Amino acid sequence: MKFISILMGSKSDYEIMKEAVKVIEKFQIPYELIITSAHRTPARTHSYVKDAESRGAKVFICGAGMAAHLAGVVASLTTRPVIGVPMPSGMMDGLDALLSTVQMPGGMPVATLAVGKAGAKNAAYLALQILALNDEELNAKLEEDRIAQAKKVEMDSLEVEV
Ligand code: RP5
Repeated sequence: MKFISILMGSKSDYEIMKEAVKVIEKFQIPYELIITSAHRTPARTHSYVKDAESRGAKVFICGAGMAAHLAGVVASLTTRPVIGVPMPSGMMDGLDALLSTVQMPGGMPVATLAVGKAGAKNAAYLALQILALNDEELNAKLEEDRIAQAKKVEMDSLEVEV
């Protein structure tokens, strides 16, 4: 079972989307990753979403830039949660993709995160938190991760505080 499906519109998105991959691999959750475009490969996108669902996909993460329709198209094809990550490309360096990803018509949600690497990282965390609703072991790992994040802030502070 591949619980998380990561889609990106272009290979050029991978530099950003690998931030999501790193988090999911750290938590050892099975995932899939595919390059497929809402515009360049619409049929591949449609059939992939349906096939991924049958392989066990519980959450979809979609990274796209410019017109950034991928997350919206995926949301139209599934009732699984869809998380959108706008890429920092295009005329407005990602603001265009952010607005495109976030402005879905009512009844067709895309959980839209920040533009770029922080958005990709948080997309993975949000997907894991969704899975953890039914997985106590994963939830415990996420709680440990929060403690580790807090400790890191304290350690970082020790290095600079006066
Ligand atoms: C989008 O267009 C992709 O998600 C990418 O962010 C952007 C540019 O794609 P390339 O021209 O680099 O392939 O569909």
